[in-house]
Amino acid sequence: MSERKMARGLRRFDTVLIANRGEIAERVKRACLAMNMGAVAIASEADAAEASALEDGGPLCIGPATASKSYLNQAAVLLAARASGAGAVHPGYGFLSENADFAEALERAGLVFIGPPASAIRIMGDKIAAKRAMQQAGVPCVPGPGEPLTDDVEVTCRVAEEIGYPVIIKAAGGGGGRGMRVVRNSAEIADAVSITREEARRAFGKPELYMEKFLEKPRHVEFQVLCDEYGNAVWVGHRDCSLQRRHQKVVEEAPAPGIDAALAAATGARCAEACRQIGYRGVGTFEFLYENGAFFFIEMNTRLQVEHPVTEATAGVDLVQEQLWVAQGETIDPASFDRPASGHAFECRINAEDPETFAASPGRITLARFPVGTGIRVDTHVHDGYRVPAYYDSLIAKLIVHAPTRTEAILLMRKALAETRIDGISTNLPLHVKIFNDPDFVAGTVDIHHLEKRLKEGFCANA
Ligand code: MV4
Repeated sequence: MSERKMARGLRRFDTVLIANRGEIAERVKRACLAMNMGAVAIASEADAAEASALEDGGPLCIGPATASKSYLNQAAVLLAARASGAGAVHPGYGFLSENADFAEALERAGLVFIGPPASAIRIMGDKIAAKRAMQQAGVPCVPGPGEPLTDDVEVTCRVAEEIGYPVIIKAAGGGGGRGMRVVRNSAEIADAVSITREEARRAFGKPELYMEKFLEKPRHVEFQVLCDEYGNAVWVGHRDCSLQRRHQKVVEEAPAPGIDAALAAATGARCAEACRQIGYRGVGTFEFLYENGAFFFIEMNTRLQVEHPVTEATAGVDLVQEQLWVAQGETIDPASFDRPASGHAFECRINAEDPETFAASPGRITLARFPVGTGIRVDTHVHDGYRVPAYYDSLIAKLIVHAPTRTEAILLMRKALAETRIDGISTNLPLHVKIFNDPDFVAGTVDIHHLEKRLKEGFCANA
């Protein structure tokens, strides 16, 4: 990359409070230290017990193990930021990362939220508003109106007829697979609307629903964007995240295989233009369904994502450092991102869970061995003797490989998996070994239902 032009050369902050835990807290800390910034960690009581053995001083304890009383407690995180003297807060992913009120509260307290403006978080948090914004910006969307459904069943049936069955009813406050219902004929409409509306009211406090054409066998392909606050916006590659179980991604790769380069370039350019139109800043992800050679926007994520390393590997960018640069008020030079992806990358999410039943498997890791070598990256916070708490998600490590071609990356991942050893708890390592030996996965053609189909067939039985 060319020399970064220091537009301002001023630092808005010297120290970052990392409002998260686990591997992503380590990842953000590494970026801060690489850029000569201070990093302050926070921890719940469950995590602090682990950290204090390793770090002098250790993290600021912000509350009990229960996330709602610690990592989700805005007042506690804000207090920690103030007490630590940090000038900015990096939310990681999950927890407060897509909370517009939190972003606003930080700004009011004179702190920098390392993420997009609260207004952008708010638009994307409302899936109907997000879709309308994307339609206006020329981003291709799934067929269906960018407007809420009414309770008039006749009108709703007409909307469905226009789209053509099957359709899907989604909650505006949903996302990530929550609050959706497929409808295959007009007889099912009335119940589907009323049930989904009640679920939406209860789960999201927001009863608005919308309708889309239901795509039967799409792939999940997403585009990474990066923006500064002066209207420079670029897309930095796409990823395939089709391999998932119950809306939890298991393996991701970049670039998404078999996508026409001209179509990807046109779609990415639309994403970047949409960012300019809504005044976006920082990193973001446009989620698409990809079916029969076409892209259909579904949602935008306004945070750094778990799977960001596969894009870092193939685009040659450090997305967390870019987040920190633009939060400092630096500019992005679009020309320096205008190059093709290099090689192919995969990420395996290693979870502390039973490989067959998927039940969480917290407890003491007696031994943790990870592979090293060219093209291998491991993002983790665990080590020999680390106790996986039962309170949070089960992600304990991300194994990322990067090689010149997809075939070589598959070979490298098989070797890296074979060299990974985690004793003391159960992990999904056996599942990953199966996946990287699955002919359909190796062929690069699997849709969003593939893994669950394989699991039903007994893919991982006595793994
Ligand atoms: C869809 C769809 C088919 N058609 N929308 C699930 C998560 C949420 N982000 C959107 N989701 C879907 N929306 C239309 N119009 C299928 C899914 C879907 C899915 C999407 C991405 C990855 C995995 C998935 C698993 C089941 C359903």
